[in-house]
Amino acid sequence: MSEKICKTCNISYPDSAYFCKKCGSFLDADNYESKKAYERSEILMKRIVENLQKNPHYDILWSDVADMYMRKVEKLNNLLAVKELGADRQTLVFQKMHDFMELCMNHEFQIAFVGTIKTGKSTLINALLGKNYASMAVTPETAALTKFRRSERDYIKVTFYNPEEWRALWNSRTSAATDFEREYKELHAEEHKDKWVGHDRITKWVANNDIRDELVIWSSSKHPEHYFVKEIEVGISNLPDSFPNNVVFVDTPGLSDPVAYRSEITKEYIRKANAVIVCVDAQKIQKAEIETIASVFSFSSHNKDKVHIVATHWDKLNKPVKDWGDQKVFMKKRLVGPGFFDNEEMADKNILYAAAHIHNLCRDYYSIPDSEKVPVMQFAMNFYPPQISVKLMKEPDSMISEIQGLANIDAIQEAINGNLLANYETLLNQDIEQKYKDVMYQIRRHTEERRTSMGDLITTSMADEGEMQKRLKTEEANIAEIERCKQQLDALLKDVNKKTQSRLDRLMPILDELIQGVGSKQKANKNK
Ligand SMILES: Nc1nc2c(ncn2[C@@H]2O[C@H](COP(=O)(O)OP(=O)(O)OP(=O)(O)O)[C@@H](O)[C@H]2O)c(=O)[nH]1
Ligand SMILES: [Mg+2]
Repeated sequence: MSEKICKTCNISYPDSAYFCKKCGSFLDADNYESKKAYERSEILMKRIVENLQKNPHYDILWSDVADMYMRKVEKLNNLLAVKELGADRQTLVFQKMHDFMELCMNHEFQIAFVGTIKTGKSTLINALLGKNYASMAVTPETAALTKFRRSERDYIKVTFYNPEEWRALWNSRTSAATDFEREYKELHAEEHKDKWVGHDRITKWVANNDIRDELVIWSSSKHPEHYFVKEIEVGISNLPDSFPNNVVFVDTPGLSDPVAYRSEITKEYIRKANAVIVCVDAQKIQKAEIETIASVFSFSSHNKDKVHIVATHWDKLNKPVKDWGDQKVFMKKRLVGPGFFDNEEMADKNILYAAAHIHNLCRDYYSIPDSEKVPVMQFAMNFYPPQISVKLMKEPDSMISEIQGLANIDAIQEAINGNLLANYETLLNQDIEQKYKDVMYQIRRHTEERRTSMGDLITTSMADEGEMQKRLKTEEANIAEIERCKQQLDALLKDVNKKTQSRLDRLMPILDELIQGVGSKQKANKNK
């Protein structure tokens, strides 16, 4: 079998090879009729090989699967970043690759709490965090995405919209945004805009007891600053022991936010999150609520088990036990099947109820004023038969922990720790595999598009069309000459077209193979 030798590296290759995998030089220079086309293609190939070689790999220590996919995407990222391939880092494909690499490197388990406004997301988060950190109110409250995580010291980090994001947000107000606009005016927010839009991120170390007040300033709809806040991160030093280290809770603005840009951020977040807890008000689970749940499922289609539905305000049901029983039957009927839970067993396990407000009041029962204890008493009177209610009135303390138990927060904690976190690595790996597929799909689309435009680009520049047109113009008088030039031009175009297209057709599978090779080599090493 004949061989080819790279003159630069002195490496021999089989006859079928046409470029050196070490330096990118072409091995069959003589086969090229057009010198210019040859030179340009070789420069491109050298750049591709060079970019593939400078591959700063970040070792992903926590998972072999993540490490393997990360290597592949890093390679592809370097490959597509070749300037001559028309790389534009603003495009979706680069964004997707960036998100994917971030996911592999920062393996936090993010649990997003979503739902329409006022369904009790923040109240539930506070119940699980063991203290009222997130602000809750009767009016729309959580206006910025807020992340809670364990930390050595308590802190708050605030990120603001940049001018471009702010413009997009402002222009995305829907017709339902009249309240938003009125409040914006009433709070004189416009006067604060220049100060906060584009502001650097603020990091503040705060005392644990001050977190709530500090958070209100940035996240509550009563403060003008909140309009310009994109994201808040809260580090908490004294979370309950049950709260695992790598878990982040994400409180989101309602999915039905009248400012489309903000609900888009939440939707994007649902896509990114490793698990989603959808809060719906148990008192009104109807078509709109089922639709909210359906949209969450549509962003989490590859892993239904990561979705939990929590029916909040359970204590407000007329007959909590019976009514909830009926509601759950209704929900299971609607939420099992294509696009929803895979089977009834999964639905049964992942649909829960909660009375987080009652839980929090019982938790703080001995430190809150009597006036705030009223909802606990009301619930108890409604829930228990009259003789027990009488006992409760006489000695309430004896029953507080029992009532707190009824609020069912332990079951939700259990679902998070037992179901979601026990499968922590499996779920993350599933997520990574799914997102890897998505990244590959984007890359394929991107290269398909590039393939045509790259062919055009090379063809045009090779043929020196502009120069030809100029010549044609100056020789307008000589019809024969024009005809001859035109024929020459056509012939040249045809030749270059054929060459570049067939080169490109051969190039793509070889690049695929190169990239695949990295992955399989990696796999083989791991299996040793
Ligand atoms: N009785 C009762 N009230 C609740 C429950 N959960 C929340 N609430 C009340 O419902 C109101 C809204 O609760 P939030 O936790 O602020 O709701 P949210 O979904 O975070 O609201 P936004 O952030 O504005 O979308 C507050 O007044 C809570 O006290 C519950 O389980 N039972
Ligand atoms: Mg809230």
